[in-house]
Amino acid sequence: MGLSNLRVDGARLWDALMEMARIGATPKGGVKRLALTDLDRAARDLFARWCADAGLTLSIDAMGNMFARRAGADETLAPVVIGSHLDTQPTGGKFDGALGVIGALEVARSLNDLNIRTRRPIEIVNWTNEEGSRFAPAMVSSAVFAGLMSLEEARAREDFDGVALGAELGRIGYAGAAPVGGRPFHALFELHIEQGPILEAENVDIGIVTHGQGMKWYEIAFDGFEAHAGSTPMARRRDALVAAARTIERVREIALTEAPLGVGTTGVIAIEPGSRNVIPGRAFMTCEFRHPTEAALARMDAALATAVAQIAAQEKVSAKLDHVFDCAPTTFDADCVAMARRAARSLGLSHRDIVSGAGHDACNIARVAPTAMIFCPCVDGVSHNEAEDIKPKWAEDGANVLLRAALEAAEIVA
Ligand code: HGY
Ligand code: MN
Ligand code: MN
Repeated sequence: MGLSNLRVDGARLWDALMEMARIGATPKGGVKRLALTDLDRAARDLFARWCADAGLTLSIDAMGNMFARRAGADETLAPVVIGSHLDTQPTGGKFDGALGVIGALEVARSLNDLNIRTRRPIEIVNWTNEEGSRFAPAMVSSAVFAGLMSLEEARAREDFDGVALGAELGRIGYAGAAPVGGRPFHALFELHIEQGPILEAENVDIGIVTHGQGMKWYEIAFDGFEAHAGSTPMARRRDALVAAARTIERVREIALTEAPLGVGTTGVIAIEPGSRNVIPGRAFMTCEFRHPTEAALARMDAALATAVAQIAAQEKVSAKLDHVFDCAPTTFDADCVAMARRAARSLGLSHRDIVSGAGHDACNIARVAPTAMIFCPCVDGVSHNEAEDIKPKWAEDGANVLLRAALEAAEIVA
């Protein structure tokens, strides 16, 4: 089998991406397909239909993770797994996650076209709730698969309306029977957009992801005292929103103390009662820190705890700081990284090593199986924004690298 024709069908890949992007399409050209909503169900149903058409055997586990299997010559061997996630952010794009799932489907379709048999089975995976937007934390289903979180704890996670993840899985019909994890992967490769500006700025075709930065997520509830905005002297106020506002500023300052790699974000803020002439009695916020090293993450964690305690005392409010998620920095498997590099080189694609700023399911799976990631550029590095965009060639290049890396790991037998 000559290497030269080991390529995907770029037009078919792009058509499938555009068809999937219609599920949850937003007026600004993005996608809103929150985990375990009816739109997620529709995306899953479409993916399942495409997998059946490609002759793949679908299994669904108790976290709703979908595994579509292409049989290998030796079915006793552990599979090579390729895939990503189909859920999106509320103002998400067409490609974050979907490129990895649809790109993996295109690999299977191309192997069928090329009539290639592999020694090892190949499985395409769609991980449930990667984004962690509706149900925190992020990457929760690959965390259960990797033994980093219990199934019970994950299924009990609730959205801001108090709806449990497990209940929603059942409601959309994707609470599978298969156990979550407890089975080996020979290797896992995840194709993903970079979600940053480096590859496009350097005009590089492919990112070979060697590491993923770590992250810590928090929830903070401030309790002050609701009072009249007009008749309460400033010195007698216990203003929960002022405490939250000062903390939001400190989150940014803490991240900047770990420049240039440290990042910190406040994503959610909610207050009660939310009346223009009542001093807010309650404020709820989320925040997160990320950095490639554990030491910096630990410093940011300690600085946040100190800041929250100081601000609460000064503003005479109580504060409850919960650490809801921890993802340690990830080092991807050297052999899988080398396979991705060889695949890019065999295609004549420019490539460079890169560290992932975003978290991915591959970061969890890397703790239990040889894992690597393949990045393609994205326009202006924009993601988690409806303007997220890539060029069709970038998708095709990424899927071709995924095809060849997966084939090296799964071994062609005919
Ligand atoms: O948060 C992340 O990095 C990913 O998008 N879930
Ligand atoms: Mn993603
Ligand atoms: Mn994302």
